[in-house]
Amino acid sequence: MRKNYRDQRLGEEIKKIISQLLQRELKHPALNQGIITISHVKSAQDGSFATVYFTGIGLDEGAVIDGFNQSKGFIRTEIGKAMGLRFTPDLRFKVDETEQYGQHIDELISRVSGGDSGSAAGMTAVSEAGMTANVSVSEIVDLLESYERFLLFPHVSMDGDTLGAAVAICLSLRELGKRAYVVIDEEIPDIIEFIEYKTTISIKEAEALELENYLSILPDSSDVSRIETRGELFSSGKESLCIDHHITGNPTCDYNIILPEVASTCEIVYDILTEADYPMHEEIATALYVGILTDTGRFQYESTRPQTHRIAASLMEKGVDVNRAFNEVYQKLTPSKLFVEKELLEDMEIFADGKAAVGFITRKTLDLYDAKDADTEGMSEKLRSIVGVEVSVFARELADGRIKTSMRSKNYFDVAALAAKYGGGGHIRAAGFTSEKTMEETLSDIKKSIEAGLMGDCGSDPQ
Ligand SMILES: [Mn+2]
Repeated sequence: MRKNYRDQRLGEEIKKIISQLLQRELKHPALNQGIITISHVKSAQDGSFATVYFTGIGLDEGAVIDGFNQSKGFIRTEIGKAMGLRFTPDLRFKVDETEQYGQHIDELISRVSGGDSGSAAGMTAVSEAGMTANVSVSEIVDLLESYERFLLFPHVSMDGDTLGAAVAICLSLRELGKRAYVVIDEEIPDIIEFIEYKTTISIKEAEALELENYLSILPDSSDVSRIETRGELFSSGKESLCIDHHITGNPTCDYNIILPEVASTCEIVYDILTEADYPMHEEIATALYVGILTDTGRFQYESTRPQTHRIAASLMEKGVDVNRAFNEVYQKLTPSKLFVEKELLEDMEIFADGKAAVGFITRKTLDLYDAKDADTEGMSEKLRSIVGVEVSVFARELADGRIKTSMRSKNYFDVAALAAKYGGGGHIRAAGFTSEKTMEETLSDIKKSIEAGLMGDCGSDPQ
C-alpha cells in the first residue's frame, strides 16, 4: 500500500511540475497552440517511467506529443531538480482518452466561453483579451470592497511583475485604511528592491497577525504551488484571488482573472485600481511601472501593446521617475560580471561563415573574479546579437563539473530541436541542455551539429 501511495504521489508531483512548465518555460510552438491540460500522470511500478496524459481543445495531438518529446530532456531535468531525484523516470506522453476526457473538455470549454468577458466600459484593453477570465474587473472590485484584510503572495523566483503587482495592490488598499501585507520567503532581487516600500513581511510575522477572514491574492501566477513555503498561509485565507497573464488550463483560486493577451500582470492591476477609483500615488505607480518595464523587456517584446504604452504614460503622469527606475533595474552591472564577460569575449569564436557564435566560462574564471553563476546571465543573447549571427551557444561549467549550455537563435534556426538531440529542450529561439562531457568535447560536438544544422535539418536560411 505504501508503495502505491508513493507512486501516486510521484504522479501528482510530476503533473504539477509539467503543468507549471506549460505555463512558463515550455514555449515550444506545439505546446502553445491551445490550452493543454495535464489530466493525470501514471507512474510505473518500478518508477522507470511515467505516462503523462493530456487533454485540450483544438489541439493537433500528434504535434503536441512531438513537442513534448522534443522538450522531454528539459522537462526531466526540471522534475529532477524540483523533486531532488537522483533518477528521473522516463516520460511518455499520451492523449487522455478515458471517460474523464469529455469532462475535462467540457470544463475547459465552459471556462473559455463562459467567462464574463464584458467588463465595464473603459476596460477595453483587458476585456478584449478577456476570454479566459472567469471574473470581470468590476467583480474583482466588488471582491476587494468586501474585505478588510489582505495577504499578497508574489510567486517564487520573484520578478518585477509579481512584486510590482503585489506592492501596488497592497499600498492602494492601505490608503483606504484596510490592512494588507505582501508575504515573502526569499530575498528580493537587488534590481527590484526599491519598489518594496515597506510592504513585505515574513511567514512568521504573517502568522503572528490577527488576520481573520482575509483574502489571499496571488499575482502573476495561477498555480498555488509557485508560492511554495507560503502555501499553508495562502490557503488559510477565507477566499483566494488570482490575477495573471500566463496561459493556463488550471486556475486554482476561488476567483481568477487570467488575461494571456496582456503583457504584464501590472497592467491588469492598473485596470482594477482604475476601475475601482482606488488611490494610485507615486509609489503605487512606480511599482506598476517596474512590473510593466521588466515584463515587456523595456517595451520591446512582441507582447507590448499600444495600451501598454498608454498605461505607462498614465503612470508617468502620476509621478514615476522613469530614469530612476531604469537606473535601479538596468544599471547594476557588477565589475565581476564585466570581467567574466571580458573572458567570454576573449575566447569567443565565430564560425559557420559568421552565422554562429560560441563562447564559454569555466569555474576557474568565475572563481578568479569572485563571480556567481547569475553573472553569466544574458551571455548567449550577447553572442546572438552579433551582426550576421543566426545561432549562438554559451556554455558554462556547473559547480558539479557538468556543462550547461544555452543556445539562442535569431530568425530561423530551431535550437529546441538541436537541444533535444542532446537530451535538452526549450523553445525554438531559446533552448539548452546539460552535458556530462568535458567543455572541449561539448563545444566540439555542438559546433559540428550547428554547422550541419545550418545546412539542413534544424532550419536553413530561407534566402
Ligand atoms: Mn508577469
